[in-house]
Amino acid sequence: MLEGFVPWPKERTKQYRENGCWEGITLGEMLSQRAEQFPNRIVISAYGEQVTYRQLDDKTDELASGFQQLGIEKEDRVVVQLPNWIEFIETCFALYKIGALPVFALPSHRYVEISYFCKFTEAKAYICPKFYNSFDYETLAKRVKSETASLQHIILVGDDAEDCVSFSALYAKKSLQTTDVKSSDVAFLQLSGGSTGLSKLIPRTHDEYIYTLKRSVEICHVTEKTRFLVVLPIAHNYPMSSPGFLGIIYGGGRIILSDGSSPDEAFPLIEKEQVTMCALVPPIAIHWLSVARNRQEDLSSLEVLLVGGSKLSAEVAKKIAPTFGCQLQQVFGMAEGLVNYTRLDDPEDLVVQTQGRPLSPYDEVKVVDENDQEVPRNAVGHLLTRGPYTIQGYYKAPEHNAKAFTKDGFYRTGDLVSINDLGYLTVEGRNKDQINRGGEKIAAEEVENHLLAHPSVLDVAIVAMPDEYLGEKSCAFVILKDEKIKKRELKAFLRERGLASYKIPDRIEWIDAFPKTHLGKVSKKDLRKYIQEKLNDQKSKVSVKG
Ligand code: AMP
Ligand code: DBH
Repeated sequence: MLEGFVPWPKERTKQYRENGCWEGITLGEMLSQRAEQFPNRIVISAYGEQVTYRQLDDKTDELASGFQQLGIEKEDRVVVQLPNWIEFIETCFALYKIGALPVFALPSHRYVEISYFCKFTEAKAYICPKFYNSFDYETLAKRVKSETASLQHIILVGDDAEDCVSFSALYAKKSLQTTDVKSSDVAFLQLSGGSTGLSKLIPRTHDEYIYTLKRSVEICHVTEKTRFLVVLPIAHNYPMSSPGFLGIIYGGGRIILSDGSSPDEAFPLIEKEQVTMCALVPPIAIHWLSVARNRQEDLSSLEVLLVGGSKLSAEVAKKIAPTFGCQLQQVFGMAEGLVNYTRLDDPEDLVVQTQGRPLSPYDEVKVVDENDQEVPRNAVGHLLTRGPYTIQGYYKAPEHNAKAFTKDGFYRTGDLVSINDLGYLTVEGRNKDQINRGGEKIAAEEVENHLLAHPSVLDVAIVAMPDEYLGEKSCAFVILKDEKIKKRELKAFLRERGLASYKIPDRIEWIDAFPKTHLGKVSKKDLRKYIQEKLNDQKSKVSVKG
């Protein structure tokens, strides 16, 4: 078993097998089964290329064999940082087939994140583009490789470069050596948004992940007719599994890939490919709503738009069905496990007002107060959960796990929710030290630590501030030592350290001292109130002038 993985207790493992949640197949086997069932059906359509189920299964065998020839073996970790390309999907399955574990980085990650993933997981290989979206990944990769003892290979997609392996040269005609990959094995490491320090890594097994695919396919009505457009970063748990591109493969549908989420990219694809389903975060939904009526494209093939990742306001939710002529499905999920959906036959008020109910009848959800005592129905409290696909612990993080999980194995989600009489959850807030920037999660402490490294900074506290479009943005309150510096110098400092740009504070406020709680801790609640009032003041001044 993978070192650093916390398995489910024996009796629950037995239960989830007996009640049929865990089917006993691996993700690699799932693809091979589909290729047997419908060999000539198209599974991916992207960038002028079409790939059938049979071709995808064959190509991933070849790629898996190429990985083996590089010396990548079962349980080896491979950091994968690729855009929404066909090669991403091929890489996933090739690694699953040999039991090696992709570690899913996002294209926006930079030196800080990538070097941490490579070092912490002792990765053997790192797969990235040479250059993408004006960023030179090759240089980043070489720097990380020179500093990371375990890292043996940089594998570049798209281009060749000295001292790097070319991805396209890996498809080996030599037959794949069979590896004993079990459905109970960890399949990959997903990222959590994190709330303390660096983001935690989430080990997901084949068995439990395939169960989320199966249930998502049923709940989202995925069939062979489904054409699912991926516009969000494909390595994220949401476009991967809720129902995500993997759910589409489970259900025998077709995946369409888009490089980005702008209407200029996505709308022509919806028309051309007759897209029926797409998963969005609220800011993208808001943007699409604002432009839809003035666009020429025919979007009438759309049947379902999923929206999740951060809170969708009821006002925006109401407009989705009438504007796009399709159904809205809200989804509230987490890479740690639990996923909730509104159902496609739910009445409008549930779809608009709530974030849905758990995907599985075996999910256990509890809403508790500060003392872990359950609160009455409809009251707001902390959401705890355990079930057939919610992890029992983060990868190699025993100290953190002791706090993030209860003794009886419930995950403390850090979300404040209420549950109504029908069992539907509404997200009411959060008690984790995190900013949810339109679905992108930022751990305050991680960014605070980087700011503290600046010689002029004495202390810092980062909080969320409201934003009309993203829902939240980040605001850093900074106490300076004597010397004065400019706010843009601080931001440049973070960028130069190689921090992903979505983590750079949107706003910086100088402050002389922090407001404190009764216990003497920094009162982030007061800081949030302060910045909210300041923003309101500024807004009212603008509207008086206007
Ligand atoms: P992560 O643990 O990084 O995968 O992020 C999951 C978190 O995203 C959840 O715990 C929530 O805080 C937030 N989230 C996801 N979906 C929604 C949603 N539909 N509404 C509100 N918050 C959401
Ligand atoms: O935000 C998330 O992490 C998320 C949202 C919706 C998720 O992981 C998911 C669905 O599976």
